[in-house]
Amino acid sequence: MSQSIRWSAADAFEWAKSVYAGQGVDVEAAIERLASVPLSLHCWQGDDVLGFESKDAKLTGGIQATGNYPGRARSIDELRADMDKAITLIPGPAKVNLHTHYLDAEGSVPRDAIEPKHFASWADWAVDRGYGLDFNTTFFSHPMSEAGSLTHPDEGIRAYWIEHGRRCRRISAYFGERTGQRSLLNHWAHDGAKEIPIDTLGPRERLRESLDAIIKEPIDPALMRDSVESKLFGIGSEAYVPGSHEFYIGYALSRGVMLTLDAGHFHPTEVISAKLTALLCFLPELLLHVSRPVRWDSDHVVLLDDETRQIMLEVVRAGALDKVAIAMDYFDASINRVAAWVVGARNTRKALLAALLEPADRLKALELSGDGAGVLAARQEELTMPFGIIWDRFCEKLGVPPDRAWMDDVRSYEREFLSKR
Ligand code: RNT
Ligand code: ZN
Repeated sequence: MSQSIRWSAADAFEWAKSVYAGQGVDVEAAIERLASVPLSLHCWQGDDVLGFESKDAKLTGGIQATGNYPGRARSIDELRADMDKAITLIPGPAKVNLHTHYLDAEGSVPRDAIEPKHFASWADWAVDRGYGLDFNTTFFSHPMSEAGSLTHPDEGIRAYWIEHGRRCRRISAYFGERTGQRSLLNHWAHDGAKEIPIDTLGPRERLRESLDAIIKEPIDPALMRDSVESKLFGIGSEAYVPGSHEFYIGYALSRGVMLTLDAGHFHPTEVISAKLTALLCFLPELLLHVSRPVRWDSDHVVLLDDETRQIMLEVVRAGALDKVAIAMDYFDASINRVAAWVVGARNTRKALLAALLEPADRLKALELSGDGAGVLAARQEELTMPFGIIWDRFCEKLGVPPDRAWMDDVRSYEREFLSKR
């Protein structure tokens, strides 16, 4: 009869730690580093990107939240409660990422009239909970941008959206002030065309001009920073998007703003992990929208898949964790939305932990010595290292349930709250 071995979680952790130490990896240092990296959680997963601007809001701009699983957050209070719930199940410091149509205001406020006061209750909430706040200009889901926003040929329409952008920067700076953490303001404009236009230059020149007008006012970079997000295509803009990757690389480099890379915004076989170090040779800072495209920019829940892992490996191997801000961007309306947040955010953090647990210096030395087989073997064997034990320990250290222990919590939250909506 074989002897039964009884291991406590602490024993298992000590053993796992020694396995990593054997590879030259300091597990405690990795855990500490991971605990210092904020992850920006997108508010729009909770309500299918509809916001609170009007009761009959519709999502436009060539993006789609598919599914109609019950329990969508219908009010600011519900959305905050759902995010609070999700954040208790995601280890590590959280930022909350807002769009302008999540404002808290009596009556309707035109997008070119938004002010910090319309977001004061969000700031109060974030300060109370210790969350940082990120922000986004919101050009989509609005009657004035059906035929484009910053690139629109009509000067009046462009002026409306430029004013919107200027105000967003002040609100973002207000978030920075209130939370004591720098707020990142992401700019994504859905402008584009279904057919290849005759004039592809004009809209790009107008986009450059509009953005220049938006970022003109100097604001303390310790409070807020601008970042610009490119896209290959959207629904209804299949043939042409003025704000392409090439456009925004040029814009970010020449204007000194950040560049946002969304994992779903490129050709299906093109990956953002392959772009990071090339861009980091020239750009001081990047913003990631971690997402999962399935055949198109479908914004599925993030998996612990090869690309998510590769993104984090590239960031860590390059020693660029301080230069790359990590935000989530997906919206799945077909499953419990709180679970969708938690699964995707935990996977993002897990991928980062896996990267921090790689003996990168040792592998770099092997590679340099020409030992390609050694690198290959080590990389493959990394996959079956006792990674889960370290992850569970990280969760427990941060007061968050480990794997297999949080889903029941979401189920009871669903029974108690979501199912009654
Ligand atoms: C759209 C962009 C953008 C949005 C959010 C809602 O393709 O990815 O970032 O998803 O801002
Ligand atoms: Zn995005």
